[in-house]
Amino acid sequence: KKKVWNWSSYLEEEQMPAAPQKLFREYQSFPQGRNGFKVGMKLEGVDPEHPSRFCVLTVAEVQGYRMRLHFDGYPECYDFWANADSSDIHPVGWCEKTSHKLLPPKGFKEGEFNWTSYLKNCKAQAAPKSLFKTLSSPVTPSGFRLGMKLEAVDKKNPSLVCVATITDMVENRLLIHFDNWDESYDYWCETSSPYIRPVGYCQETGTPLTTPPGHRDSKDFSWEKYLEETNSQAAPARAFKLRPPHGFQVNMKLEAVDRRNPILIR
Ligand code: MLY
Repeated sequence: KKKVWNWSSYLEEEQMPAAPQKLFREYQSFPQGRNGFKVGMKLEGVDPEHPSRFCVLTVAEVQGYRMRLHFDGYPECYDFWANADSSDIHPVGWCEKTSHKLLPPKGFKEGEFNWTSYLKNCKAQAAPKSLFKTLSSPVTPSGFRLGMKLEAVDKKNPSLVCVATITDMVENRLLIHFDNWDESYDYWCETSSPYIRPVGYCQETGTPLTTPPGHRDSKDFSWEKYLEETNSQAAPARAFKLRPPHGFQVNMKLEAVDRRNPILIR
């Protein structure tokens, strides 16, 4: 006879408690989590595989506080999940208002796309502005500007600190792009992110700096020359919220969790 699985007998067998309801936030409760987005609503948002691109998206599924977003005109395999309060999603018209390029649905030529007629043709609703997260405090000028250069950790290859440029800014977030690399390595971060450092950080700390591929001076890279050649500015050190020196030294011993084998502490 097939046994039917259920939580209460499982917990009893295992003699383990369920995590108490009160430890969860309201938005974590499923499926009751509050989320005003409805299937079929359209919006604009960042493509997680190419964070520099803003695309035309449709809500394909809602689960509690999360939703599955679909790229209009593209196969479902590119769908992705986002929280309702994600900073990567914006209401219809946001790109135009903020002078960002909007990638139209597949099949549209650039410049041919227009939200008003598109919504009409699809008989679809734009997701209401009130559903999107709004900043609780006004954006304070950070000292970072578009085009400024800095040193940044490549999150896909976290041992590398590389020559990078701020290629976009939205509210208090920066888009980090690696010079002479394709956009798939780009990422969005807060101005206080520990992944970004001012020009000169690597030299000061004796960390190797990964210079742009194809750059002729890879052996003796000089920021001063590079900034001049690329006619760009270094992001000012005061714009970074650098943490105080941590005091760790090479060869110091410590205890750490092995992330591939997280039960062991080595
Ligand atoms: N082994 C990888 C390393 C890519 C590093 C890219 N960073 C610096 C932006 C490769 O060659 O594809």
